[in-house]
Amino acid sequence: MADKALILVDLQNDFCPGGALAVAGGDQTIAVANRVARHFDLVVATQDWHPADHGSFAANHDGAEPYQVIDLHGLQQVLWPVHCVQDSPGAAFHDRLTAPIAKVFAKGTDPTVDSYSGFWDNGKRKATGLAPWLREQGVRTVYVLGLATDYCVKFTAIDACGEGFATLLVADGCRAVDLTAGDGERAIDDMRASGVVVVESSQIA
Ligand code: VGL
Ligand code: ZN
Repeated sequence: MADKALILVDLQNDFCPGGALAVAGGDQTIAVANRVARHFDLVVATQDWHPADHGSFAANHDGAEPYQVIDLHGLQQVLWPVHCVQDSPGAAFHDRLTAPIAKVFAKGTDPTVDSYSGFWDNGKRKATGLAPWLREQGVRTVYVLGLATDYCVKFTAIDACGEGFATLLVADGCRAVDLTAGDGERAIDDMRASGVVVVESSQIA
């Protein structure tokens, strides 16, 4: 049994410099993850894991450009460059990530709906199984870090609160896409408003 768990969000090559959807400084989260993980008996990871025909890819919509917003089966969807395609090198975890991961939760596998949260798809129709799995391990508190602050980290942390876990965000272990300047800071405000406690990795004992 483990009272607390660390959730590593999407520490994948495509979100790091040189990747298909590179986040500035994304690779700087890896050392933080490795360091913080030493304080946990239980570490889990989410993995963005899209089929090539995924509806969040601009390339799969005639005439569309990345970062345009469309309606995808009833939900607002930012269109992204092709990224994290199942079994591609871009979908692999960063090779400096050494934290011992007990279980990986794949998300974004349904081509019809995106999944920013590690718990639910964006329509909250289908769960990944992360919440019941954590409960089975005895977890009541989760710490969250990873990529990207304004998308998958934000929705994973907010859903963790919604699932009843005490939730802490390790802020220096996250980086934002920042499509619009300030998105990362606004995401942190949104998380706080949902009950997430924001900490720095140096505060974790
Ligand atoms: C993410 C955009 C698209 C993320 C995943 O991990 O934050 N962002 N897919
Ligand atoms: Zn994605």
